[in-house]
Order: sequence, then C-alpha cells, then structure tokens
Amino acid sequence: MSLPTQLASTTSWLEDVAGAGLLYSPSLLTTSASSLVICLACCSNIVKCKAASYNNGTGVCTCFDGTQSMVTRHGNRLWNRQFDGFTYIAQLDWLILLITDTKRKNADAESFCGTMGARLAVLDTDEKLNYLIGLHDFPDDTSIYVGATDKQTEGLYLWSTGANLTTNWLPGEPNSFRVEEDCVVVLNTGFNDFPCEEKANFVCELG
Ligand SMILES: [Ca+2]
Ligand SMILES: [Ca+2]
Repeated sequence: MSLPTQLASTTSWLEDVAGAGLLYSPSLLTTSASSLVICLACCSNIVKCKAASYNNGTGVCTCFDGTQSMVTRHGNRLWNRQFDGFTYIAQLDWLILLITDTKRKNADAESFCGTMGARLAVLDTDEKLNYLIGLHDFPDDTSIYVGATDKQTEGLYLWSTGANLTTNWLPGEPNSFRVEEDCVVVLNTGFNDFPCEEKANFVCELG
C-alpha cells in the first residue's frame, strides 16, 4: 500500500476519453458488473485502485493500478479515480493537482504539496509537459511552479529527482533576467527560470 491513507476514502471518478478502447493490465480485479456505477463502486473498495475500465457491451469491469501494458479492447471506456482533487492520468501513470486559484512563493508551494504527501511536479518528459499545457483549465500567460531549481549550481537546472532539466525552455530562457532566477515555472508552452520569492500558481504530483 503506497498511497497516503488520507486518500483512501475518495470515491469520485472522471471519464478519460483519451483512454477509450484500451485495456490496462495487470489488473487488481476483473469482474462482471451489470452497470458502470456498480463497477466503479467495486473498484472504489480497492485502496490501490487508480482507474477502472468498463465495457457496456460485455459488462466486464476491470480495476487497475498501473500501466505496465495496454491492449485495444473495443467498447471499453476508461475512468480515472480522483484522489482529493488529484487527477490520475492512466497513460502516464501520473497523479497531478494543478493549483490556479492561489499563488505562493516557491518554498510555500512545495510545502503546500507536501501537506498532501505530494511535491512540485517533475515534468521530465515531453509527454508530461504536453499533457499539462493541454489541460483545458491550464491558464494562458500564467506562471506555474514546477519542481526544478539551479540553487546548487547556477545555470545547472535539476529536477527534485536529480534529473537534468535541459529541454523545453522557452526561447531565450533560462536568462536570469532578474538578479536571482533559481526556480522554474511553466509559462504557456515551455519553461522559464523565475525568482523563487515571487508568488505563482503551481502543480503538485504524487510521486
Ligand atoms: Ca539561476
Ligand atoms: Ca527567466
């Protein structure tokens, strides 16, 4: 059991249209259910379950935890379980929470994510960056803190996982435009180095 216990009671689900027609495995449970609601209720009882697929035609209900393999399965529809506001993206096996209704300094944003057992999101693949900026509620012309910094060595940007951040910078960035720009935000389509003391929106992930 790896998920924080405060998330275990959450029971809301959101359909993931991009995942329609796919079957993910290995499954935690595969069963027959007479309706979608029964399928989702069944999967809600499994603490580790992050998503469920249901096939209206066959009544096959599958609850699963990961994306180790997926095959096409006609008629399947996919639902992602919502963990206290976090959205689970099955294709990336990624749980994120985008905060756009409050702005915090970088350290305070990191702490806020930490109170939920999360951290500022590590966008270390093109797929994760593209998913985030493709969200319909991703705001235009707004800086969103992510989990990278060059505090240790000026100009060497590292994700909190230790991986290098070298791609997807906006044109001309990183530029240390203001005296100290040691934190990183997503702005529109790429990364910008940004003063850590300035308040910004942010995105958390459950690592
Ligand atoms: Ca810097
Ligand atoms: Ca900059």
